[in-house]
Amino acid sequence: MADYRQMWSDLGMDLDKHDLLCEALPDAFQGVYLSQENRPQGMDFFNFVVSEIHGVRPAELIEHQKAGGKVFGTFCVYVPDEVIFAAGGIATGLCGGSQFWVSGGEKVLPANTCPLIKASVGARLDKTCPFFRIADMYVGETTCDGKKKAWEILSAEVPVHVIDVPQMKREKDIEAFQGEILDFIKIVEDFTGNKITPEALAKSIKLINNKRKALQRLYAARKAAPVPISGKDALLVTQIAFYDDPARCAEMTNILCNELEQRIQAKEGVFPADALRILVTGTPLAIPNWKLHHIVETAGAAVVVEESCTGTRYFEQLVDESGSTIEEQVGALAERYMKTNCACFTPNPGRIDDIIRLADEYKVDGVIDVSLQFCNLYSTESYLVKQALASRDIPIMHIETDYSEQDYEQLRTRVEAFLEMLRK
Ligand code: BJ8
Repeated sequence: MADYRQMWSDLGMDLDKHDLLCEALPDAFQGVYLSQENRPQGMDFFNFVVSEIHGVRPAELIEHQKAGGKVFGTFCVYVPDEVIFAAGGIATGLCGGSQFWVSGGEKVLPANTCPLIKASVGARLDKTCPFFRIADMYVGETTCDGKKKAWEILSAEVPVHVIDVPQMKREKDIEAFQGEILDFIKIVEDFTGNKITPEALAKSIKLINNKRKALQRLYAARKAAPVPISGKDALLVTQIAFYDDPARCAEMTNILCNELEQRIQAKEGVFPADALRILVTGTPLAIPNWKLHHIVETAGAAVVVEESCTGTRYFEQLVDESGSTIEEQVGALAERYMKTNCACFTPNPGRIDDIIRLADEYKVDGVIDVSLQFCNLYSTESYLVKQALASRDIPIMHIETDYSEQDYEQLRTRVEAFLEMLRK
């Protein structure tokens, strides 16, 4: 990595602690990613992003700030990035996916909080992540109890705006969400000093849709057998999509897809054509959480699709681009965002329908339903998911895990037993 120490120091980071993180990442990435065979060349860009993960993009964000722009840190796929870009701001995902940050979060949060929240809070409080230092405002949401309280703690450090995501999807809830988006527009306009015009919003709707379309194309390629890209690599692309520049991300993903489509023509894959195909569903796998995919794929099965926020929930739905007034565009945004099926909604049959549909579309042999430890929403919903899949004879296993390596061997044993059962 190039030398970014001055930049990190200027951001008020704890350099000694941050060095420990920087030392660990290359080995982890080598072991999980670079050791894979026959990777698409189009992954080179994404490898580069990881190798410079706390350098290149943070430097771009700082340049944006020097030019008078604002940076907004987000934690959930219900936050409409379109609004932020329409005001000349930049949205960047902030979900923490490393065990490295968990202990920092545990200093202020109960131990029985999900690791994603603990890592996100720890990354900020321990001063070991430049993205958390750079963001001028955090945008939270009311999706789960742990997050709701975390925003209150974080608001002592950074301005926080919380979007009230409804808990149900009735007509009046969708209308309420439109109101939330209108409020958010006002907040973003005031914070950036830029008025959001229908023209600017139309442009940013297209920008974010184009990123979604590129990710849709990537996932479509994964329907092929043999599958032309590993689940680990596809997951990495989605993880990076949360904080990379959206236009560049779309461009690099489309370049990767050109190569994958050539591979499909040539029947070239990274697993044998008859390898087991796995759908992973559940809580998000924020970067650098690659544990489950690594276990599955080193056991010889391919993860071919993720029904999660680091998967199809992030990009499957597009925003209708035909609106020409703010009211029409906000209506289209609310419609689109309310089609996302997170377990924070009750009832949430759409997620189960999605899993069943995806299992069919991607011709999967089995489903792994993963919940981050202490995520009551997804752990509880797993009962309904299991029932629904069992009634359709789709094999499923439920896993609850965290970011640590402590359960690694136990998980590996369970996954191998599940794959063995699928092979019979
Ligand atoms: S839309 S999945 S990104 S809320 S895992 S913090 S729910 S206790 S991340 Fe999520 Fe938005 Fe839903 Fe997606 Fe809470 Fe559960 Fe932790 Fe979670």
